Amino acid sequence: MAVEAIRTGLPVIIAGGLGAWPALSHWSFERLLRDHGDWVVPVSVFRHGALSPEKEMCRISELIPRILPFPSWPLCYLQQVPLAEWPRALAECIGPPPGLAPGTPMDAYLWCGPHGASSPLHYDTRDNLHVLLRGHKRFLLFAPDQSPLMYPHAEDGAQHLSRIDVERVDRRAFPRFGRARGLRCVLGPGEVLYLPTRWWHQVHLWAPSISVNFWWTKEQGATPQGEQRS
Ligand SMILES: O=C(O)CCC(=O)C(=O)O
Repeated sequence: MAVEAIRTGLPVIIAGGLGAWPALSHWSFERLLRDHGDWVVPVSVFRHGALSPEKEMCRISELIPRILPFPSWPLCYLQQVPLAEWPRALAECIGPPPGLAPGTPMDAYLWCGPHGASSPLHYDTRDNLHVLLRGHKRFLLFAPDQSPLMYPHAEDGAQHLSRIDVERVDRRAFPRFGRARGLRCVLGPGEVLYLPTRWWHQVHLWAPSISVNFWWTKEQGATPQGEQRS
Protein backbone atom coordinates (compact mmCIF):
# COMPACT_ATOMS: atom_id res chain seq x y z
CA MET A 1 0.00 0.00 0.00
CA ALA A 2 2.83 2.37 0.93
CA VAL A 3 4.54 1.61 -2.37
CA GLU A 4 1.41 2.51 -4.34
CA ALA A 5 0.99 5.66 -2.26
CA ILE A 6 4.49 6.80 -3.15
CA ARG A 7 4.01 5.93 -6.82
CA THR A 8 1.07 8.35 -7.06
CA GLY A 9 3.49 11.27 -6.76
CA LEU A 10 0.86 12.98 -4.58
CA PRO A 11 0.86 13.58 -0.82
CA VAL A 12 -0.72 10.63 1.00
CA ILE A 13 -1.10 9.68 4.65
CA ILE A 14 0.00 6.09 5.16
CA ALA A 15 -1.63 4.59 8.25
CA GLY A 16 -0.34 1.43 9.86
CA GLY A 17 2.77 1.24 7.70
CA LEU A 18 5.34 1.13 10.51
CA GLY A 19 4.97 -2.56 11.38
CA ALA A 20 6.86 -3.34 14.56
CA TRP A 21 8.93 -0.16 14.89
CA PRO A 22 9.99 -0.25 18.60
CA ALA A 23 9.78 3.56 18.68
CA LEU A 24 5.98 3.26 18.44
CA SER A 25 5.78 1.79 21.91
CA HIS A 26 9.13 2.84 23.44
CA TRP A 27 9.37 6.52 22.61
CA SER A 28 7.74 9.02 24.91
CA PHE A 29 8.73 12.34 26.45
CA GLU A 30 9.08 10.61 29.83
CA ARG A 31 11.43 8.00 28.41
CA LEU A 32 13.52 10.54 26.54
CA LEU A 33 13.91 12.35 29.84
CA ARG A 34 14.67 9.22 31.83
CA ASP A 35 17.04 7.47 29.41
CA HIS A 36 18.61 10.32 27.39
CA GLY A 37 18.48 13.32 29.73
CA ASP A 38 22.21 14.04 29.25
CA TRP A 39 22.03 14.17 25.46
CA VAL A 40 22.90 17.70 24.29
CA VAL A 41 20.86 18.84 21.27
CA PRO A 42 20.52 21.99 19.14
CA VAL A 43 17.20 23.70 19.76
CA SER A 44 15.48 26.51 17.85
CA VAL A 45 14.07 29.02 20.35
CA PHE A 46 11.28 31.20 18.97
CA ARG A 47 11.41 34.39 21.03
CA HIS A 48 10.38 36.95 18.39
CA GLY A 49 7.62 35.21 16.45
CA ALA A 50 7.69 32.06 14.40
CA LEU A 51 10.13 33.15 11.73
CA SER A 52 13.32 34.08 13.55
CA PRO A 53 14.48 31.30 15.85
CA GLU A 54 17.73 31.50 17.76
CA LYS A 55 19.68 28.25 18.12
CA GLU A 56 20.74 27.07 21.55
CA MET A 57 22.37 23.89 22.77
CA CYS A 58 20.56 22.24 25.65
CA ARG A 59 20.25 18.91 27.39
CA ILE A 60 17.16 16.76 26.86
CA SER A 61 16.64 17.07 30.63
CA GLU A 62 16.21 20.85 30.17
CA LEU A 63 14.28 20.62 26.90
CA ILE A 64 11.46 18.24 27.85
CA PRO A 65 10.24 20.34 30.81
CA ARG A 66 10.12 23.32 28.42
CA ILE A 67 8.13 21.36 25.81
CA LEU A 68 5.41 19.73 27.89
CA PRO A 69 3.63 22.67 29.60
CA PHE A 70 0.78 24.38 27.80
CA PRO A 71 1.18 27.16 26.90
CA SER A 72 4.91 26.77 26.44
CA TRP A 73 7.01 29.93 26.08
CA PRO A 74 9.46 30.61 24.58
CA LEU A 75 8.76 27.86 22.06
CA CYS A 76 11.75 25.48 21.96
CA TYR A 77 11.86 23.19 18.94
CA LEU A 78 14.40 20.43 18.32
CA GLN A 79 14.43 20.42 14.52
CA GLN A 80 16.09 18.10 12.07
CA VAL A 81 18.76 16.38 14.17
CA PRO A 82 20.50 13.81 11.94
CA LEU A 83 20.43 10.10 12.80
CA ALA A 84 24.23 10.01 13.08
CA GLU A 85 23.96 12.23 16.17
CA TRP A 86 21.32 10.19 18.02
CA PRO A 87 22.18 7.92 20.95
CA ARG A 88 22.46 4.38 19.62
CA ALA A 89 19.51 3.14 21.73
CA LEU A 90 17.22 5.66 20.00
CA ALA A 91 18.49 4.84 16.52
CA GLU A 92 17.77 1.15 17.15
CA CYS A 93 14.10 1.94 17.77
CA ILE A 94 13.28 2.97 14.23
CA GLY A 95 12.66 0.47 11.47
CA PRO A 96 12.73 0.89 7.70
CA PRO A 97 10.37 3.58 6.42
CA PRO A 98 7.33 2.15 4.63
CA GLY A 99 7.39 1.75 0.89
CA LEU A 100 11.11 2.08 0.26
CA ALA A 101 13.21 -0.79 -1.01
CA PRO A 102 15.79 -2.11 1.45
CA GLY A 103 19.11 -0.34 0.99
CA THR A 104 17.58 2.84 -0.46
CA PRO A 105 19.98 5.71 0.38
CA MET A 106 18.18 8.10 2.68
CA ASP A 107 18.77 10.50 5.55
CA ALA A 108 16.77 10.36 8.77
CA TYR A 109 16.16 13.27 11.17
CA LEU A 110 14.53 13.73 14.57
CA TRP A 111 12.00 16.46 15.46
CA CYS A 112 10.64 17.14 18.96
CA GLY A 113 8.69 20.22 19.97
CA PRO A 114 5.82 21.77 21.94
CA HIS A 115 2.24 22.61 21.08
CA GLY A 116 2.35 25.81 19.00
CA ALA A 117 5.80 25.33 17.43
CA SER A 118 5.91 25.50 13.66
CA SER A 119 8.10 25.22 10.59
CA PRO A 120 7.68 27.94 7.97
CA LEU A 121 6.34 27.48 4.45
CA HIS A 122 9.01 25.88 2.27
CA TYR A 123 9.66 22.98 -0.10
CA ASP A 124 12.32 20.28 -0.12
CA THR A 125 14.30 19.04 -3.09
CA ARG A 126 13.95 15.40 -2.14
CA ASP A 127 10.96 13.14 -1.48
CA ASN A 128 10.01 12.86 2.15
CA LEU A 129 8.32 10.44 4.53
CA HIS A 130 7.39 12.19 7.78
CA VAL A 131 6.65 9.67 10.54
CA LEU A 132 4.74 10.92 13.58
CA LEU A 133 5.39 8.98 16.78
CA ARG A 134 3.83 11.19 19.48
CA GLY A 135 1.44 14.15 19.34
CA HIS A 136 -0.31 15.75 16.35
CA LYS A 137 1.01 17.91 13.53
CA ARG A 138 -0.98 19.89 11.00
CA PHE A 139 0.49 20.16 7.51
CA LEU A 140 -0.60 22.78 4.96
CA LEU A 141 0.43 21.64 1.49
CA PHE A 142 0.61 23.42 -1.88
CA ALA A 143 1.47 21.69 -5.14
CA PRO A 144 4.53 22.81 -7.13
CA ASP A 145 2.25 24.47 -9.71
CA GLN A 146 1.22 26.96 -6.98
CA SER A 147 4.79 28.30 -6.77
CA PRO A 148 3.95 31.63 -8.48
CA LEU A 149 1.64 32.32 -5.49
CA MET A 150 4.20 31.41 -2.79
CA TYR A 151 6.51 34.49 -2.83
CA PRO A 152 9.85 32.71 -2.39
CA HIS A 153 12.90 34.56 -1.08
CA ALA A 154 15.10 35.85 -3.90
CA GLU A 155 18.51 35.14 -2.34
CA ASP A 156 20.51 32.13 -3.50
CA GLY A 157 20.02 29.22 -1.14
CA ALA A 158 16.70 30.56 0.18
CA GLN A 159 14.48 30.18 -2.85
CA HIS A 160 12.82 27.11 -1.33
CA LEU A 161 11.56 29.33 1.53
CA SER A 162 8.43 31.44 1.24
CA ARG A 163 8.33 34.96 2.70
CA ILE A 164 4.73 34.37 3.83
CA ASP A 165 3.96 33.65 7.46
CA VAL A 166 0.90 31.50 6.87
CA GLU A 167 -0.14 31.83 10.53
CA ARG A 168 -0.64 35.60 9.97
CA VAL A 169 -0.78 36.27 6.25
CA ASP A 170 -0.09 39.86 5.25
CA ARG A 171 -2.65 40.06 2.43
CA ARG A 172 -1.37 43.43 1.24
CA ALA A 173 2.21 42.26 0.86
CA PHE A 174 1.25 38.86 -0.60
CA PRO A 175 -2.06 39.33 -2.49
CA ARG A 176 -1.58 36.37 -4.84
CA PHE A 177 -1.46 33.94 -1.88
CA GLY A 178 -5.24 34.42 -1.55
CA ARG A 179 -5.62 32.48 -4.81
CA ALA A 180 -3.54 29.52 -3.66
CA ARG A 181 -5.36 26.20 -3.47
CA GLY A 182 -3.85 23.82 -0.96
CA LEU A 183 -4.46 20.76 1.17
CA ARG A 184 -4.63 20.50 4.91
CA CYS A 185 -4.05 17.36 6.92
CA VAL A 186 -3.35 16.36 10.50
CA LEU A 187 -0.92 13.57 11.24
CA GLY A 188 -1.42 11.45 14.36
CA PRO A 189 0.76 8.88 16.14
CA GLY A 190 1.79 5.98 13.93
CA GLU A 191 0.87 7.82 10.72
CA VAL A 192 3.27 8.68 7.94
CA LEU A 193 2.93 11.52 5.45
CA TYR A 194 4.43 10.93 2.03
CA LEU A 195 5.40 14.36 0.77
CA PRO A 196 6.67 14.49 -2.81
CA THR A 197 9.57 16.73 -3.69
CA ARG A 198 8.86 20.43 -4.34
CA TRP A 199 5.49 20.42 -2.59
CA TRP A 200 5.33 23.54 -0.41
CA HIS A 201 4.52 22.77 3.22
CA GLN A 202 4.03 24.56 6.51
CA VAL A 203 3.82 22.56 9.72
CA HIS A 204 2.15 23.47 13.01
CA LEU A 205 2.33 21.32 16.13
CA TRP A 206 -1.10 20.77 17.66
CA ALA A 207 0.38 18.97 20.67
CA PRO A 208 3.85 18.20 22.00
CA SER A 209 5.16 15.98 19.23
CA ILE A 210 8.00 13.63 18.35
CA SER A 211 8.63 12.62 14.77
CA VAL A 212 11.24 11.27 12.39
CA ASN A 213 11.52 12.12 8.74
CA PHE A 214 13.34 10.48 5.87
CA TRP A 215 14.53 12.27 2.75
CA TRP A 216 15.48 10.31 -0.31
CA THR A 217 15.61 10.71 -4.07
CA LYS A 218 12.88 8.90 -5.94
CA GLU A 219 15.19 7.48 -8.58
CA GLN A 220 17.00 5.72 -5.74
CA GLY A 221 14.01 4.11 -4.04
CA ALA A 222 10.28 3.61 -3.84
CA THR A 223 10.53 0.32 -5.66
CA PRO A 224 8.47 -2.49 -4.19
CA GLN A 225 10.17 -4.39 -1.37
CA GLY A 226 12.35 -7.08 -2.92
CA GLU A 227 12.64 -5.33 -6.28
CA GLN A 228 15.54 -3.12 -5.37
CA ARG A 229 17.15 -1.35 -8.30
CA SER A 230 20.84 -1.92 -8.83
O1 LIG B 1 7.70 18.97 11.30
C1 LIG B 1 8.17 20.06 11.01
O2 LIG B 1 8.17 21.02 11.78
C2 LIG B 1 8.74 20.30 9.62
C3 LIG B 1 8.90 19.03 8.88
C4 LIG B 1 9.37 19.26 7.49
O3 LIG B 1 9.48 20.37 7.01
C5 LIG B 1 9.68 18.11 6.68
O4 LIG B 1 9.54 16.95 7.12
O5 LIG B 1 10.11 18.34 5.52
